[in-house]
Amino acid sequence: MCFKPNILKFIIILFFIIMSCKSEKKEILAKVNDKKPNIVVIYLDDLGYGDLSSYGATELQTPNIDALAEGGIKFTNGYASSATCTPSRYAFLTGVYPWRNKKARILSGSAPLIISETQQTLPKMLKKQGYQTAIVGKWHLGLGSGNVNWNEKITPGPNEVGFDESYILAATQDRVPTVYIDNGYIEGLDKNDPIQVNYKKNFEGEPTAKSNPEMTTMKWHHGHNNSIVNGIPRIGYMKGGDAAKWSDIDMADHFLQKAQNYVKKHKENPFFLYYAMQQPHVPRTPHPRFVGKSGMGPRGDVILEADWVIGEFVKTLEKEGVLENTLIVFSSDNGPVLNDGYYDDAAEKLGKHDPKGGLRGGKYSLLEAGTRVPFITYWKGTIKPSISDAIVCQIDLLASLAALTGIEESTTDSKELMKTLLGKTDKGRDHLIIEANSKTALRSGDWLMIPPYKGTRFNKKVNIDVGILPKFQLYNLKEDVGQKQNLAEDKPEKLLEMIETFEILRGQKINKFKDN
Ligand code: NG6
Ligand code: CA
Repeated sequence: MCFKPNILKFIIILFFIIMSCKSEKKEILAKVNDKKPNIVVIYLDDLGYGDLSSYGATELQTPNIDALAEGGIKFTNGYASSATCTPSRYAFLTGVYPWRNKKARILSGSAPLIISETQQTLPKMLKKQGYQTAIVGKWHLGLGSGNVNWNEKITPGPNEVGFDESYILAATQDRVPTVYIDNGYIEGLDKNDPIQVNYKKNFEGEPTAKSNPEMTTMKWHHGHNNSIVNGIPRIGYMKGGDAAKWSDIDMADHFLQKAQNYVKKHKENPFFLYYAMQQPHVPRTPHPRFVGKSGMGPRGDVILEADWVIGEFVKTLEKEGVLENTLIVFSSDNGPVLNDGYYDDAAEKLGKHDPKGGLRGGKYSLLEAGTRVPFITYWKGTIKPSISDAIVCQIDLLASLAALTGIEESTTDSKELMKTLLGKTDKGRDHLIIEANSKTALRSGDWLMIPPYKGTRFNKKVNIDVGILPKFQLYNLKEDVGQKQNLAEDKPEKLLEMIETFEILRGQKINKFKDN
């Protein structure tokens, strides 16, 4: 066989490029091969980009989360995959974009599991790498396969998609069933008082917020007028299970204790803990210790409560001697909302606080405040403190943590960005598709493009601009992070380039979108 000299040169260069990539990969893994680090993902619910003092809040102080941001990497372009919970969590745990799964939408409390038992997941991948895996907190990815009997083992659920242990609330704090589920079984259930859940109709004779408003201590604004538990009207109907009902004001302490106990019990070998906290989602029910502490009403109070909880949890890691061998990732499932269905003074007492941190939109929105969220990586002694503007997304944790623990995961949507997450490079993603209410947009470099969509631009109930217009939107986020100026008409070439990239990534022509 004989090669022309320039072909030979090309092959030699290629060989060296491949070899240097391989040795870079080894470098990430070097430390890890000594001892696999524990991995803890602390995931808040509806916390906004501007809700932390480390992200610019001046009216609220969050010293414990700030300590992670200041001692780790504070990402300024960190994204959730979606502007609502279920799709974001789906992407985070599977590494698959939520718009590839039609079921990845806000689920009711009785919806079936939307992750297939045969699908790859982050905890499954880590289990294969020798990790013990657990979730404590909010699930909201469905349970069972339809018609769950809540009085028996509830399966499939987190334990069937990769978690060795699970201690969860099924959906959200505002949805029934309002009970904790411990490895598939409702905790504290009295067999003589079986529990029933229905999302279509009420159980005969059971009070609801509509029939018995005098029984409610928190008033509903929109939705949230079905069964009443602990004086709080919820979404969905529930009967029985009295002894098993959770205490809303104790929820933060309760999950904290579970998370602390998990660390104490599993610290000898590597563990992955997904700590899915419920704050500051509605109903906001701070423990009396925090009531009134923020001066902003319950929304501010539960943020302070969450910050305290995180401080206690980090102390536990330290006391148990594992802090320096634990990578902590902190983020939120979607952006902020003030009134999400209850009268709780969130808007009225907001004062100068801006949960959006200068971004536009909010929860449910394709505009930045919907998906750009606080995103922090912290690893005492390993990560050098810095601020990174790299584009990173929670969906990337699957491929990245695979690399950290020594394997290469072949994924389409999840990008391997471990060096970025460890602060070894400032280079993040080139492109990212974000989602809100099944509609998608493209972030690419400094630019964001939202295709034309039919639908209501402004969600009056929650008072949020959801970012939908019947024409193209194009924003330069570097110069205009508040998305005030739509440049779609002024920058036709950029728009065209964005459309092309979007269509390639979505695998669909823009005019074929059914919502168009
Ligand atoms: C909405 C609820 C809202 C919240 C949201 C889910 C109404 C009117 N609104 O349907 O209160 O529960 O679902 O939030 O019912 S998420 O953060 O879990 O996506
Ligand atoms: Ca949420």
